[in-house]
This record gives sequence, structure tokens and C-alpha cells, in this order.
Amino acid sequence: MNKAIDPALMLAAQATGSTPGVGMDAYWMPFTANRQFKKAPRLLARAEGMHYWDDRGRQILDGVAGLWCVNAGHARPRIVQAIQQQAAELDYAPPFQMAHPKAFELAERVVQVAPAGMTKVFFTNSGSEAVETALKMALAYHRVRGEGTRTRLIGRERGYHGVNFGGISVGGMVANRKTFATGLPGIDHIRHTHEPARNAFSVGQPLHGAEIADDLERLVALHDASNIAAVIVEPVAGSTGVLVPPVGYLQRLREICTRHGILLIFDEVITGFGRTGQPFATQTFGVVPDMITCAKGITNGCAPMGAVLVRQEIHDAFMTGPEHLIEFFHGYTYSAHPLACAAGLGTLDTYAEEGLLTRAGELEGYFAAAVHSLKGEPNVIDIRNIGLVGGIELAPLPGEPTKRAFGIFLDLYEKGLLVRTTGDTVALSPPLIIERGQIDQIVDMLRGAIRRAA
Ligand code: PXG
Ligand code: PLP
Repeated sequence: MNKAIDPALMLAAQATGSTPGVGMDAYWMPFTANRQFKKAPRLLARAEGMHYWDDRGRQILDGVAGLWCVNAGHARPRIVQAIQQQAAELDYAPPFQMAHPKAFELAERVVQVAPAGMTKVFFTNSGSEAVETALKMALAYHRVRGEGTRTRLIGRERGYHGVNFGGISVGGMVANRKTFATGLPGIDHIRHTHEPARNAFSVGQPLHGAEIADDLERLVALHDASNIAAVIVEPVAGSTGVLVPPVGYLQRLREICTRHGILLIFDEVITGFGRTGQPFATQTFGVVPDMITCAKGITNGCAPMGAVLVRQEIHDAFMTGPEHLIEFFHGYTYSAHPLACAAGLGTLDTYAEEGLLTRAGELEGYFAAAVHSLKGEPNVIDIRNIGLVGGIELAPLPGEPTKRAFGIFLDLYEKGLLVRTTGDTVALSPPLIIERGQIDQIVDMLRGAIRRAA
């Protein structure tokens, strides 16, 4: 796996502008400090297994699976071949009133690993689109059943549901909301579950806080259940700092939703496809929602794709009118794109052959011990973990939130480790093929960076 970088790639990277300030003007980068980045670019040129190589030929250990998505590791042969063959065989097929065989095949294969009862799959091109789709499906579902007054949507503080208008409206990440404050009308938020005073340094699920789910009853009392369509939460909040649900919390949320006829949507864009030790966090926590949104790991990050998994009854409620009419007015030009479907099939084959969808469970104890060994290091104020995801929270520099963690990110990148930071939390979410020695390597490198940042 540790091949030296191809010199031709280095030349190509130089030609396309790896030199600071050269040829980098046109690209407006997403979620990036553009001016800072372009002064000192970080360019990735190649990837294989657990590693990236940058444009200077340096090897970088991938501690975050790209962006929480490359769960089987990089450049996996089955996925590469599937995409190559598909591009030559059928490049594109319209998804409206037309289809191609791999769309059906991938949907069946996803249902095979999905929680029992989640039997229908609607394809999108990203997690953000999966969220918009699920929210629209919830509204349409109630309407088709004659409960059209159920229009209100409920999210949670510190939730992340992508960047489109529905997603930022139900989302609870301030930075994503403050510029676009209005959002959709008819949205409320329940409280987040982050309570470091009671739960700091919990190993796995925190013990305290199941009762935080009762906050949903407050909104039911305010609006009446007959006006509420759905609640959307991440089983484990990823982007806002790896917030693991307290024991009993998701069960309680499920009970309240069921009692009031409110649909429960789990946003599993990060937790889906093996991150928490089961194919979906739904299975890890033993709580079944009405819909699951997913993306990222569905194609191992190798082609853009998202999906909404739906319970049979919800789908069936739509299948009631005249057969020649479209049942759900929604879809994307690239829904079930052939290249993404091929990538998805290659990905699921790889997961199955290597037992990757349950590997995080096997490594969880080792990973937990490793990350929790950082307790006591300077400025470490909390450590959170579940499956193969960890969050190490640092005390912010006085008056300069996010700067300490971002400094650690830059330091580690120079030393050859890619992590992700959110606020002052360092997030770890390595490919599920990681070996124990590489877990040690990540934690040792992080320990050094935390000490240097003190
Ligand atoms: N829902 C959840 C729970 C997510 O984590 C999305 C929706 C949106 O997916 P797309 O594919 O539209 O990006 C996500 C994405 C980070 C980070 O910094 C996290 C995500 C995306 C980018 C950065 O932690 N999660
Ligand atoms: N805008 C215009 C003008 C379009 O024609 C379309 C699709 O046909 C879209 C937006 C939506 O694009 P997509 O289906 O790729 O989401």
C-alpha cells in the first residue's frame, strides 16, 4: 500500500498550480478560508488504503476517512474497476420514467444491510439532498393520508443536516444559520444533548440525559401534534463535535414520536455504513426511525450519492392514486446516476468481503482506550467516542475560539496526519480498515500536537 508517489503526478500538481498564488484564482473553495488557503495550499495528489500523498510526495495518514466518507479506505480495486467499467458501458440514464439495472440492484443491496423494515430507497446525490428529500417526503406523506395540517418540522440544537434551505432550517449549527437566518417557516428545535458538567469523558454513551428527549413534549404542547410532521436528528451528531446520545435518549424520542404520530428521521450521513459498529447507528442503538438519510459511505466517497431509506408503510401510503400518475413529485437529474450506482455496488461488495460494516464494533474498545488516554493532556476538557469516531475537545484560546484546534490541524498535517476540527474539537473518524498500530500512531501524533499547542 505504501507506493512512492508517481513523479508524473507531482509534475501535474505543479502544472495545475500547487505553487502558492499561481493559477488558483478561479476556484472559490467551499467551507474554506480561501485567502489563507491559497497562501499555503494543501494539495492532495494520490490516495491508497489508509493514506494520502500530497503534491510534494509526502505520505499522510488519513484520520478522518477523507471527510467521514472513505470507510473502506482509498483506491479499493473493486470500486475502481466498477466505476471504470460503468463509464465505458452506460455513462448516463435518465432517472425520470426511465431506469437502468444497477439502480434496482443497489437499492436491493442497501435494503439488505438496512435495519429491518426499511425497505425502500430513494436516491439523491448528497447528504444535503437526502435531507431535503426526507423532509419533503414527510410533508407529502401526511398530506396523502389526509393529515395535511402536519407541516411543522423539528430539528435539534447543534444538529447538522447539510447546507440546503431545509437542512439549515432544521439544523442547529450557528455558523450555518446566522447568514441565512430566516430559513423555512414553521420550524422548531429541541435541546441538544451535550452536557459536559454531567457527562465529560464518558466512554461510549453518556449515562445522563435521556430525559432531554422530553423537550419534544414541550413543542407538542405548544403547537399540538396535529400540526407536526417530523423530527430529524443525527443519532450521533458528527459535524458539531461528535455528540453521542445519552443512554435511553433515542428510545425516548422514538416513544414520544410514536405516541403523537410524528415521523422520526435519523440523519445517518456520517453514522451510516459502519461508523458505529453496525451498518447503521439505528442498529447500534436499537431504535428504528421512520426514515434514514445517508450518503458518504454509500459509495465510499468515490462518487457523489445520497439516499433516503423509508419504511414500507410510508412508501405504500403514496401508492394509492391512479397508477399512471407520479406518486411523489421529486427527483434529481442525477438520482441513481450509473457511475454512483456502480461505485455503490463495488463499495458494498468491499464492505461485505472484509466485514467492514461491523469492524468498528470490534475495534471500539481499543480505539476508546487509545483516545481516552489523552485525558490529562493540556487543555483537554472532554473526550467522546462511539464505534470508530472520536471527539477530543480542547479549551479554546482566550477570546479566539476554534484557533487552538485549527492550529493542531495544521501542525498535524505538516507532520503527516489528516484530522478534522469543528469548533475546538478534534474529530477522528478513520477508514474502517484501520489497524491497531495506526490507531496508536494517530493518538501519539495527536498527543504531540496537543502538547505543542499548550
Ligand atoms: N447530514 C449530516 C448528518 C451530515 O454529517 C450532511 C447531512 C450533508 O451531506 P453533504 O453530502 O451534502 O455534505 C452531512 C455532511 C464536517 C463536515 O466538517 C461534515 C459533513 C460535511 C462536510 C463537513 O464535519 N457532513
Ligand atoms: N435548474 C434548472 C434550470 C434545471 O433545468 C434543473 C434540472 O433540470 C435544475 C435546476 C435541477 O438540477 P438537478 O436535477 O441536477 O438537481
